[in-house]
Amino acid sequence: MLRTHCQTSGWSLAAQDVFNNVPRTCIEAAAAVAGHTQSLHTNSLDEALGLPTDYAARIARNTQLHLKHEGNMAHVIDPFGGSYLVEDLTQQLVEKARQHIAEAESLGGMAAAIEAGVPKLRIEEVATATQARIDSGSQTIVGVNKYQPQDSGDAEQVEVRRIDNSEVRSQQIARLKTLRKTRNQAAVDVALQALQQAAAGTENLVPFAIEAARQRATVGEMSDAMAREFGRHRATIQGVRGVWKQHMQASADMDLLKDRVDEFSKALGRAPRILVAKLGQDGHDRGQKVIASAFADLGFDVVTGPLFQTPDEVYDLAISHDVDAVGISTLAAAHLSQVPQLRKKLDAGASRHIELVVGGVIPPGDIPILERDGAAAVFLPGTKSTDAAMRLLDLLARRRNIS
Ligand code: B12
Repeated sequence: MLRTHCQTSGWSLAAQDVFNNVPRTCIEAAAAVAGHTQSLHTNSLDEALGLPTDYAARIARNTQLHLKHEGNMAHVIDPFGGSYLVEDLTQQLVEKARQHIAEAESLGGMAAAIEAGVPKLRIEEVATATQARIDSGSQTIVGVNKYQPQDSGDAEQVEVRRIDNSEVRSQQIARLKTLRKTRNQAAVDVALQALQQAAAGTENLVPFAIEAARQRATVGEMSDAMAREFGRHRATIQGVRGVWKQHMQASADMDLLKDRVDEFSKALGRAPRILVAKLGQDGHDRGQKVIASAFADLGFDVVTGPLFQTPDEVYDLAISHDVDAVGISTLAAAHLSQVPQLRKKLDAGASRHIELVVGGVIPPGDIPILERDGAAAVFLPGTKSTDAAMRLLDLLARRRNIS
């Protein structure tokens, strides 16, 4: 029997007016239960602020208890059985999925499609279009782009789970050292060698990986063993251009931004140039990509950095492209250590001031710390790209006396 697990969306949960996240999750969970899921994960109301607190996780768990015990939703197996609407929506989903599968097959299969960067590009296109609809208000997010609370300090009202990542890092390094000292290194080497040999052939790699794990090889060592045969995938960055603008509605903000970018270009002889970069082990690149797409469509000259860079690498990229600003997109809670490092490097090295701004999942309580350590502006989830562009132009213009 095909069993299904469902998780409610993390993307749909906002950093602003966070108690709206409870009904959002409840509606999504009810859809999953009505759709007959056998296993369910409900997200916490603090999803866009950090890892869940116990308080938020309890509400997420209780949402399931409500559906089961008070809504009695688990009593009926298939409440929408026979619904024409649901059948039609399912059919539309099947057709869209088939189009994507056909595209991948026409490129020579999924591995070849990934190599060509196509699945990633399709994801970025829809994410950019969605961002434009949110930016222009044609897609409503309650409490974010419409019906905002009077008091905008709402995010501060909930407790945010805080993790000292330098402490976690040193603990992990210590654990790794102990592991390496106490395991049978000869057995680890044999298992890794066998994994590498299997990767050179056509054998199923899973039993070899399990054996390596039993000998206490790390995930990094197993990956390296396979990478020696396969090499590593390097994603090519293909900017999505024109999609954001196509989905934006004409507005006074758009006109003003166009004038301001033109003004800047006239004064400097070129468009304002920004590097939108990712630091550290944070693999979340959607915010980076949508911001890069929106800024490019607004007339900025945008450089999009690769994933997993060190502050030194971001600095080198910024200098080699002679950018006016670096925008760091950070979602994995390493902002307090990495952003100040980059600011120091920029201050020590660049012959002129390079503006540094930061966006992503940042607990509001960390904003003053980031600002103290050199971030000129901080943009939380839910930021309108037009607002971010306006703010950045303010910062750049201030330094150059451009109106
Ligand atoms: C989608 C998502 C994923 C996707 C990422 C896909 C991808 N290619 O990006 C997947 C499923 C792969 C994923 C994986 C993981 N995730 Co995740 N993920 C999310 C989620 C739900 C949404 C992020 C997103 O795409 N938002 C949409 C974009 C458009 O918004 P955004 O990035 O915030 O950008 C906006 C603003 O922040 C701002 N902005 C952002 N950057 C910049 C830059 C500039 C220059 C400017 C001006 C503005 C700006 O403007 C943008 C437009 O408004 C968040 C929760 C959340 N709601 O934020 C968790 C979240 C970020 N993930 C989290 C975690 C823990 C993980 C995992 C570690 C889980 C795991 N144990 O494996 C892995 C890590 C993978 C890795 N290597 O990093 C945590 C991080 C916790 C923390 N910070 O303390 C979060 C916060 C969820 C949570 N509460 O637990 N994730």
